[in-house]
Amino acid sequence: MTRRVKLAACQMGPVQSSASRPEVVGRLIHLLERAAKDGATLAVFPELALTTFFPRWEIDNETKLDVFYEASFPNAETQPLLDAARRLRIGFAIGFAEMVQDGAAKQRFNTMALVDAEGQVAGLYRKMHVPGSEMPEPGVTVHLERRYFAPGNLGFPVFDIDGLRVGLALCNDRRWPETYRMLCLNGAEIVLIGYNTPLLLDEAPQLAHLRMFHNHLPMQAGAYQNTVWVAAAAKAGLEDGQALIGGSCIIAPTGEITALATSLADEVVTYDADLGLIETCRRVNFDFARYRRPDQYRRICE
Ligand code: CDV
Repeated sequence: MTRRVKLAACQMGPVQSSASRPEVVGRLIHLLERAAKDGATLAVFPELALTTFFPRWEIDNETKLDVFYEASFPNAETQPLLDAARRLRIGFAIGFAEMVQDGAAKQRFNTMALVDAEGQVAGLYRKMHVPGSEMPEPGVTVHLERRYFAPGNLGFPVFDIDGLRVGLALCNDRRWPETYRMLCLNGAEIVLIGYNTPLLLDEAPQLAHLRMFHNHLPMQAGAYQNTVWVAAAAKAGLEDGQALIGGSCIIAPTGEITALATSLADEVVTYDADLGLIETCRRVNFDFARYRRPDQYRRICE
């Protein structure tokens, strides 16, 4: 019997710093309703979907910084989104800044939660590849994720939800082959990715015309080389003065983009994904169990 799932990539236009959480959650619910109306049962939202992409700023005041973080997920402000998932019978992944109180200390992570169609949190992923720096650097676009987030400490978990094996990744993770390889060795059939990617980088203006190519290239290669479905959602448009790329998409295990957002605003794209394609692509080229040689790779690398 063919196993299928209708996937939705829920792109968001900018989330300005002036937007309140209830306002943003309202937008997310609307996107989820559009996805469900189109028949989707699994959706992905962007990285840091609840706030502006605050690592573009140097923030010294801890009280001002804490405003961007969730001390628990869900909480009173985000619970309506999980209630909507249950009402609409649709699972989703969403990125947010997570704060964990560890005694007197605060641990901070760039996190994605996976919620099932019952509106229950199935698990968390914490971004492994945290880019940028702790302090602004001359000639480089300010990107202070390493000031505000510790690298993830949960590995690359894969969750069983609603009969699917789902892995998660956040923004810069999508550029690294390890992300897809680890998730797929852990059994992922679908990888859900959220991202915030500036259109222009001060350090490499000559690469500006390749921003979208370098967005899709690693995700298409990751999907193809690991025989997995990928759904990726951008936060796009002019957010607090910084232009973010869009290009949210759904990619098949063949490496083909099967659905693509065309705007820089709130937009939902969906695709009816045939999970049988994973096995087909594996038979054609990537029968891991038969052809991979991890014992030999190790000997060569060490
Ligand atoms: N949020 C990100 O991880 N952004 C990175 C870059 C631009 C620092 C990215 O790979 O898109």
